[in-house]
Amino acid sequence: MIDAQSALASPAVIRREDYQPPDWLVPDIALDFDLDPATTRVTAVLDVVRSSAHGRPLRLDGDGQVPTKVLVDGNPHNDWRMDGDTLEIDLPGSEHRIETEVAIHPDRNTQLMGLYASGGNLCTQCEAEGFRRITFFPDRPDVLARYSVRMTADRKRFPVLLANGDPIASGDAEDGRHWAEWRDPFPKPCYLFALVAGDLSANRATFTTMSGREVQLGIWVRAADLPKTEHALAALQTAMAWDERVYGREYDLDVFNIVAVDDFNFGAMENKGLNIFNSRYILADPDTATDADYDAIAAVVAHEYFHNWSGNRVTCRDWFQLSLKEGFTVFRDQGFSADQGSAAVKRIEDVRTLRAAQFPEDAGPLAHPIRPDSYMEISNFYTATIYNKGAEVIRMMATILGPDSFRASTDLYFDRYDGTAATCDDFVRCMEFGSGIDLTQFRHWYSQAGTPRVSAALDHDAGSGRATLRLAQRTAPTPGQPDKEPFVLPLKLKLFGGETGAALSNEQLFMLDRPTADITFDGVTERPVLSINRGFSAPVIIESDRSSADLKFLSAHDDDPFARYEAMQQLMLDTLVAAVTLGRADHEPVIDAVRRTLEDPALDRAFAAEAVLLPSDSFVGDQLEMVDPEAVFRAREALRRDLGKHLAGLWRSAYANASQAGTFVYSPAAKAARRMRSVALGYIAASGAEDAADVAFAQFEAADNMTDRQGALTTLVNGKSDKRIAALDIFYNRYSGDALVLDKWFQTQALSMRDDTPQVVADLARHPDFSLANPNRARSLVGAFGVNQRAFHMAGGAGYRFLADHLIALDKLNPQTAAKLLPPLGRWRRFDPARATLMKAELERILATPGLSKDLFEQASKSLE
Ligand code: 0A1
Ligand code: ZN
Repeated sequence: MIDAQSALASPAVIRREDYQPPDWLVPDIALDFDLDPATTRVTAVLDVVRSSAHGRPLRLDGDGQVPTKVLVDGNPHNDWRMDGDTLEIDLPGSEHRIETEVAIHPDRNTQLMGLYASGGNLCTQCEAEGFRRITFFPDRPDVLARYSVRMTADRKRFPVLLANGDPIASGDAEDGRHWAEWRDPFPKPCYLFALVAGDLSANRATFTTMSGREVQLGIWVRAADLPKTEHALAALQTAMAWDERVYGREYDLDVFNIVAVDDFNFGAMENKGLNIFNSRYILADPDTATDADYDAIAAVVAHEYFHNWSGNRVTCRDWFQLSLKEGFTVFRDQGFSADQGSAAVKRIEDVRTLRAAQFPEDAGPLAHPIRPDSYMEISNFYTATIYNKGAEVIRMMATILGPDSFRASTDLYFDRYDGTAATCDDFVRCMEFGSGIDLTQFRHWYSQAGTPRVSAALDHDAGSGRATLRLAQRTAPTPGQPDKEPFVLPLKLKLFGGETGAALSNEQLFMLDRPTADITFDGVTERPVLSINRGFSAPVIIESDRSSADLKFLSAHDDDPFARYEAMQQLMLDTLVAAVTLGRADHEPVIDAVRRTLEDPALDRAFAAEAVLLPSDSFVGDQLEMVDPEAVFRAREALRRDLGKHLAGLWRSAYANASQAGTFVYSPAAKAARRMRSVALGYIAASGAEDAADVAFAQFEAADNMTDRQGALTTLVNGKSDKRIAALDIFYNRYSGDALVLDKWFQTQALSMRDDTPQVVADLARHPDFSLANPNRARSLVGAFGVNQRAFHMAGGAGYRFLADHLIALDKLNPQTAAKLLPPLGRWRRFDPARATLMKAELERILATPGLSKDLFEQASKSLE
């Protein structure tokens, strides 16, 4: 609950070291919902069992309710008390049946946690602690129960009634109502509970599992959206087969349903047998979804499905273990996506996400280990660190173990912990048992925050033919962790001959587990060039003394595509950092390297399109002692302009070649062509070519798919031509009824590099289609603006004020979503004193707001520490 107190008294801190097993277990629960958007009555019958010989009362979590009825063993019971939100009952024996009744109000639930209304339907979100907003229960993931659910609702308004598990029975009730019963045979924590009541239609299919069982699949949406569910349904079937093949995991119920809702705080939720999705990760057709949307849909559908084993069958003991399910499941969905198209491009995208979202988190006031030690509000820990760095940690273990041992170890893990609530350490122990490898020191990845920096210097003595690579690691202090133990860093290395381009060594996996190490290579007869952290084998920052000539060389010759991309990125970064810090830079090496990449006929177009992109403004900013956003913007624009001008002919022909594709198909080759087309268009515009806006506008009008249309719109919205206004109007009118596409309309403008973006964004916040109540819409404007480094940090602090105003307003409706959007303000240490002062003042203003949620309190107070 939000109350006036929480801004005054700091919320309690929950600590990992305080974990105690539950006092009472609940093997079975029967729920009865009398559903209505205004008031829903929930009756819960819990079979409770004392877990050991203790004398403590039964404590059931709630959130803002008081029970309207309590029965113990069938008898009315008055001897209960509320301790804050917790219902406490003294019980004499070791086994009892407890019945409670509460009344809840879905249509007043703007937090979108618990049971809420979205687009006229009713749905639930219980992770992490939403179940207590539905009924009284021990709301912790290590209490696993078998659920029976009965729902009654108006048949007309809510013809479809879904819950976890398998449908058991259904029928008519009085007054135009009907009922349905569902039973889930698999014991689960309450965060995996779900129900949906609504006017929905299903796209149905079946999947036959590896042991020959037939599963009924359904994707439930508004009837009008059914044609947009084909891609998600196909992705689900592909993911189910992939998990059988790659991890030996078979689905376990007779039905698997997915429901899409428009109002959702995160991406999607893996409720047992009944996944609930943000509609942006389900709905797609060529006219409304980009290739990136299609890819994200497949990845999220797979992610939630994979949770059935990594999360549901084996769940988490407590919320400090969140990365046990999330890091592992992200790693699994990354593997799935890599297998669907270009694995190299997928790795590039994943590393880009890590650097954009996780590295800054690890370097800022909200840094935490992938297994945190404490929290005030667990919702604040659904972070890039838990998810994406967590996936990198699993990836490193997979690399160290090798594929066969890794698979044997995951088999062991699933087998040993099936039906239980496990810890990160249980997982690591299985990796050790399955492989015989000692991971004692590796465990620092679970306890220490911060991104390690590895310096690499290569010496070569031509006389003796010996090359020496000197490596050193250090990790800067993070909040609460002044000193770090050395990490275990699996670094893939290779040497190339700087003159001949020949491989001078095989790729080797070197474990850097001390502060420093020297590696020698003999028989090195020519000047060696170092390829290091190939495939991004460790999530670290490499600092090497490689010259631009060496980086240019690697960008053309390295046989690891990721390393090749990385060399180009480093060359670009070095050039941009020199431009910002020295005021000048030689653009020639970058131009030359990009030219070679474009001209190399052997290169996959999808890869080439990614390789020629400059690092983002904010990634360049992250390399600097103190970020000067305008200087970064100018340096990057200047390099873009030079690349555009000097390679004008190549961009034109890349554009023309990529445009030859006929009508829309979603295939790797067609995707690559569309990507190259947008990238080339961007460079044509950056060159200042007179006809750039015409080319973009023509593409915008002729496009038969959203990728080309939005690519053109983005180019126009970043440019000076008035055609952008026409394009924005056409886009708006064409899609005015489609919320997901309108999100793109808001987002594209919020991300614009134009001078007037802060003003445009302020105006858009007053647009009739803007609303903070819908999380997608709030993120598309307020969230996107916060990560637009140039616009957000424009001198004067208007951007900071804008963000703080909207966070304060959003906190009243939806604290979780507000708290997620705060981190850009917490980066004040990285900016000049004038900006830092303005940013801190906004954080202080947020903190001084009466009735602040603990979500926003935790984020803002930690950001000021
Ligand atoms: N477990 C989900 C993420 C998720 C977390 C919290 C939510 O509450 C609003 C919703 C979803 C996943 O990893 O997909
Ligand atoms: Zn997940």
